[in-house]
Amino acid sequence: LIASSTAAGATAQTPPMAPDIGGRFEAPTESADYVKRVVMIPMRDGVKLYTVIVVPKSARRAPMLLTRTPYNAAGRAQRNRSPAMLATLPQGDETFVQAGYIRVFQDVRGKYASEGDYVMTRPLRGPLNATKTDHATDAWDTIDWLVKNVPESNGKVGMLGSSYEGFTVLMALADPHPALKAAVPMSPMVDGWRGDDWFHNGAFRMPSLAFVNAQTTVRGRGEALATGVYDDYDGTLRAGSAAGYARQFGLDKLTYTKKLFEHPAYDSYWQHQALDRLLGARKLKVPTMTVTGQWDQEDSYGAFAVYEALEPQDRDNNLNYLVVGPWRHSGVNYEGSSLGALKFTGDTALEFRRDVMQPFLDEHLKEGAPKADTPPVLSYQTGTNRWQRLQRWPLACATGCPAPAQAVYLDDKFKLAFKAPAGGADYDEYVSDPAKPVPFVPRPVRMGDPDVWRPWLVSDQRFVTDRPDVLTYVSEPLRAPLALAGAPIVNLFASTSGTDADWVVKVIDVYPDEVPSQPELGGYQLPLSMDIFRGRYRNSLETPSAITAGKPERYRFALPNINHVILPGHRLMVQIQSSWFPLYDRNPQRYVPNIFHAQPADYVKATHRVYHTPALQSAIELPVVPPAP
Ligand code: PG9
Repeated sequence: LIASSTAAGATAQTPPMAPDIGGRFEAPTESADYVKRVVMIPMRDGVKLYTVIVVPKSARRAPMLLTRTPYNAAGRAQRNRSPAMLATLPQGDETFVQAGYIRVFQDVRGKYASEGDYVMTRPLRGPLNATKTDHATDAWDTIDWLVKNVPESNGKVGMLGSSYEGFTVLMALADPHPALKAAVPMSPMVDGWRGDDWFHNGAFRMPSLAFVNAQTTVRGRGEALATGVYDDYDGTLRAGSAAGYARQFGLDKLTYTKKLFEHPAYDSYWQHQALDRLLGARKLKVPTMTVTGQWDQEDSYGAFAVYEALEPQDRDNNLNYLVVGPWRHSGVNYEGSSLGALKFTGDTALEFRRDVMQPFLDEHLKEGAPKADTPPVLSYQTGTNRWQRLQRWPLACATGCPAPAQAVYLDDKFKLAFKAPAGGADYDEYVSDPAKPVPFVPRPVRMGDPDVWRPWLVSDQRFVTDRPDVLTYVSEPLRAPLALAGAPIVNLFASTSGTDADWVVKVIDVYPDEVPSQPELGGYQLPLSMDIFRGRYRNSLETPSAITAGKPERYRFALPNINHVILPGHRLMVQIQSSWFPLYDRNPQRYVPNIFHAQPADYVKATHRVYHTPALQSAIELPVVPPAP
């Protein structure tokens, strides 16, 4: 029992039955080097947004960095419970803490402790949003409040964040507050249909459904799906179509699932949300450093698309910057010395944050800071493993780049050659069976396991190379380095005995049989760039059409950007297959109006042929650049 003194000096005892959980408890904060303020910031329509402001106790005329998140502002502002701001904020924020910044996290409207309705990746005011608010106005109103109400600040605000948080950074650029002086969108979600979270070239990404569940069943974080299976390959296959899978968990009742299922094609719903288009049509006023990873397994499209859309406005090379590291999705904010089996020269993510991003932010946000020596493009070249300071991106492409693209042709006997095919067999074929789709990682497939998901884009492809439904073309060992800097373009001539088909194409660096310094890389098949294309969109992304059975047709699409050198002794490989399961929903291979609702009888085996004749030259146009000395 704890004794306490009364005014008269007698000792009063705490009654044994005094409730042990009482009123509000607050731990003393004197020893902390920061103060945390929680405020509800009013938006122009009266909705209040929950905002955590972390201020170093030493702050005087300090800049502010704002992240607007659907992932719990309170949690984002508390990596650890600690009296030290460095330990309290996320790993990626350490350089900001060391530089004395004020850090602000805010729940977007409708999520966690913010008021208002939640709309997934809420579209900008316009054809899809007739209200008076969006992420641009919410960012504007928040920044306006911050500069007037945080006395320790110098009135300058930067915004940064990754993925969804990168999307909210880009949204703020649509109509930026004058106090917004710098923006760092990282791995941003830009176009959910072309190549970011929901679809890639029309093929639907099944994990989207679990995300919609977590994101929209409650204001906070929804429960994980109770799948009842260890191997998601089995569970997803059994459910049939994506709609069948959604129905199993009640997800078909969720509004955003309905929106997804109602818009399988690249219609106005997606086009009006494509942030590269929207921002490209507005004036860029804020210095913007767009950051991404070469192996971004969630948003491989957006960063490059935004950079490209904004670049025509940046004649003086002082507004629009691009950074590409050897990272996974959002990897820039964590430890960056390796990815899967790949090892780099030190913590590349920290190097970038400390040596490039911090000086860039300081230049624009801190009073009296020197001009940063920021290159227009900073890119880590893998293979050689070194940072490159570049004037532009890409360095090679079909037209308008310093170097022209160079085609590598699929050839007879599964060869890959830099000259067009001259003879031999006209095509190679395989049976694509939707009942036995090709897995995207070795089974058992654990979709929720971060150790599987995060590095999967660099996983050794040998686990599928010998499957009869995967075509593998390979070059001779290279005698000179082959440097690639840009987006490979697939130019595939193929047919199906069905009336619809998916085409997965992979560009792979095959390591020599022996790699003495890292033996487990002997013979490794490292994917450099790979993606999927849903055949029905070959003539129009907006209006799908059935494929004529047996007729060779052209499938042309871009793969994700790479900056990599395939070293001498390595071989170049291209793989082609027609499913990537259960990451992507299966194409039934019989044309149906909406694949989401395909019925069991629609899923049919089909024979797929890939042509390599003088008239039908299947090739990958590679962004080949002269290797740097
Ligand atoms: N890639 C995630 C996401 C962004 C936007 C919409 C849906 C998902 C993310 O990591 O935030």
